[in-house]
Amino acid sequence: MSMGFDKETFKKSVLFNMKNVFRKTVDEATKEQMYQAVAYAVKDVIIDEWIATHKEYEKQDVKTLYYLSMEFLMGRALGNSIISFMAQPDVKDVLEELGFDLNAIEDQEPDPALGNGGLGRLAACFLDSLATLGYPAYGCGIRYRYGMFKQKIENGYQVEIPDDWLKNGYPFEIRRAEYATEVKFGGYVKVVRENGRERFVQEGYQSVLAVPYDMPIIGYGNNVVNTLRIWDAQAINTFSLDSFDKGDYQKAVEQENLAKTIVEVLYPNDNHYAGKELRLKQQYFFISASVQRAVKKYMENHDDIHKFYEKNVFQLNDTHPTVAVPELMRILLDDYGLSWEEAWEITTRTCAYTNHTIMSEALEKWPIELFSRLLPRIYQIVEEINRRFQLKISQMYPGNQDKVRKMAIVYDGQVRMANLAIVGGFSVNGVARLHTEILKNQELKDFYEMMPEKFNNKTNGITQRRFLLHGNPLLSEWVTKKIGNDWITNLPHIHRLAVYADDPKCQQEFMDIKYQNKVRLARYIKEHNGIEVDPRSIFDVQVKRLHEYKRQLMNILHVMYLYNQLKDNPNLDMVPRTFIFGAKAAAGYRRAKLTIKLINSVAEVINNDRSIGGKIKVVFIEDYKVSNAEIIFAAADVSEQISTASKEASGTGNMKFMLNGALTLGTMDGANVEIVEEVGAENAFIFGLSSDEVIRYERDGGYDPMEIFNNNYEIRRVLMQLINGYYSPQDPELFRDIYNSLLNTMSSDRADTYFILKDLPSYGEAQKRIDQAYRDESWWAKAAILNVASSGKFTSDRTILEYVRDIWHLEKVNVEL
Ligand code: 26M
Repeated sequence: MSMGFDKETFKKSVLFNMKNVFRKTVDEATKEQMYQAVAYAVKDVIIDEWIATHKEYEKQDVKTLYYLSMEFLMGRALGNSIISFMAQPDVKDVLEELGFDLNAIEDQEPDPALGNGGLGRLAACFLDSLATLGYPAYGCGIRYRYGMFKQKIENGYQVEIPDDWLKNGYPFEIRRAEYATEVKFGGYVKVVRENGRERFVQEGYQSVLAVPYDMPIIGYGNNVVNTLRIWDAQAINTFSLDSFDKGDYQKAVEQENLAKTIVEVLYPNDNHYAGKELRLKQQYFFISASVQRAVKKYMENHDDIHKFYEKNVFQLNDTHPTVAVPELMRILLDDYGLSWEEAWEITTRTCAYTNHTIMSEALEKWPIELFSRLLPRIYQIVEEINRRFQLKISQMYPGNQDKVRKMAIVYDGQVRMANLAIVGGFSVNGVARLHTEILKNQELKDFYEMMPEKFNNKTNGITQRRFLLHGNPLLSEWVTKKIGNDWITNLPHIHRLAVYADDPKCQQEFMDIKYQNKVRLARYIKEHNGIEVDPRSIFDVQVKRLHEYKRQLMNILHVMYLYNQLKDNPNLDMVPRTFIFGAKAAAGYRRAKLTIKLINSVAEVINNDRSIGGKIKVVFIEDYKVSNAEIIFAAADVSEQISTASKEASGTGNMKFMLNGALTLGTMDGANVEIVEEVGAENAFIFGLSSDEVIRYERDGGYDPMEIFNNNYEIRRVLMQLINGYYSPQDPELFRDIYNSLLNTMSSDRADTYFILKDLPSYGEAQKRIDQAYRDESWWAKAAILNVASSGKFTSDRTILEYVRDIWHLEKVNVEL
């Protein structure tokens, strides 16, 4: 149907690439080689569209979005690409003719994981939607040598294994040496006078060469192929043998090392700032390269730098890329000789900032000493931005030092990146309605009062192409059979499914598909964990990064409670339940890692207790990542979205579950609020404190968990099991830290900072409602279908259209072949 795809040509291309790359015929090839040959054949299919897309952009002189992000959690490209040029059945046939299974071939691809979690995966969904909607956009990031670590579970503990995703080469990327750019670190700034004007030059610096690699981002069925550009670092000068200067030699070695270390590894932190110098180097490295390149590209086809913002917009994915503000200023001031006012006008009309968290430990604040040593010229510019901004505060709020203290960019020996991002751009957005309201009314209140026009909300979304069409082929087909395939590019149309929600035959079909997907996940679990699970049990799933505010601990405490009930009464009337967890903990996050150990210890005891008749199973899925996520969402009955209200900015897993017909068990947090609004509270299980209540408690210094401990026998029993060796007989003290975190005020934190014990009773009641509800299969099927039917709002296509309308102002482009 689309895009110059021809079955026979494709087959020839696979054979040709097999010969050319591996010197083999197909029947000698391994699966891995077959994957590579197919991937190269896919590249052959899209390469002309890729070229044509960029020709068209140039011809129409379009405005371009640069989505600046430290993370792009892309997931596998092969299957998604084949779907995008709508040739999946044909490719499947071709591979079968050659004696291979498409799924098995897709499984050979390393899962590119240049991101941690929500923020990185959002960037990937956005790129998919931008290409599918035909908007000119680049993703700009870092080509980490090692992505997110692979997780192994050994003796119940997380072990991190390096993710050597490039070891066999990555067939989809193209090195673009012609766009290599120098990036400078350190040294000092010299002022030179030049015809009466001051010029600033950086001297005595070290530098690296940034070399871009491009990956294609294929729009769905529209011939558009955009680009994800990720930067690699190379040493700039090789040793010059005739140089006997000891200083030069030393510097050459240092620069060689700098290049190697800078892109070595993705920091595996999620919602936590650690203040590492290398992290700031990474930030400036990819930003300087991206911004330099954007300006150069613009000046190749335009002569007036003053109008830069008319053709370019930079979206900052959290504060991580915020040095884009002073970097653009530097280029305009130092390289183009503009005045401060001119440069500031251009910069603030180009940059826009997205906030993804209100967790205070995630706020980036760099010590001046470090910042100015690494980026001396950038620091000067930041100081001047700060000086002028403080002046503005004083004019608006004369004599109000409090306002200066709260909003200053440089203060208390630190550079505050969020404040810089807010001041240096024209837009500030949160990622769900509730989150944006909390930003406006609490976290960023002073900024909102000073510049309300900048603030706006953009509720997150996800791509249905990956998370339904690719991840859940059975449900996709069913939906298409019922309502046509419009939903693939227009998700709100999926609401037409609602009329089938009451139809018993449709309910049965839906439940059959869910069952088959559960069988698929059960097989995965058996293969990867060696655990036998019953696909007729309720699949109750919590998959996301491990963090205290996400409260995996509350989930497992409830499992412990249920197990106690079952031990008291083996005949307890309950629907069998499989509790499924998947989560990576930041490598240095002790308590998170201990929580993984707790989950696995509980699993060990419960899964091996024959006396409970298999009514509960607990599974921790090793190495949760995009590729197994697709399988997990498709198989879920219950979606656990149980963060402490006000803490989860949006969540996006919640949307992926909903799209696949799982019912939400959640707090009124992040985008859960909007999910419930769409599907109706009667088709979800809502519990717990509201964000207002949490915020009120926090203001009043918390609550007293001891009161719950003393008055609630069941909770007390569960907590005692944390410290009496019930789940760790060989080391009864193992979980003491978790016990303490719930009951004891620790150095800086309140006891039970995340209101786990406070919400536990209401969580337990919601779980009981689920047990009751699941017994009525027809009710459950109806609610599940209504969840799918109501998921239309949560497509990233809608999110992107809103960004375009309110912030980016891009023009759609048609690409004809
Ligand atoms: C910071 C400093 C050093 C190293 C790493 C970081 C860092 C990395 C990732 C900090 C935060 C990071 O990600 C935060 C994140 O993923 N936030 C999530 O963003 C999603 C998309 O908007 C939301 O849906 C989630 O609610 C939010 O937690």
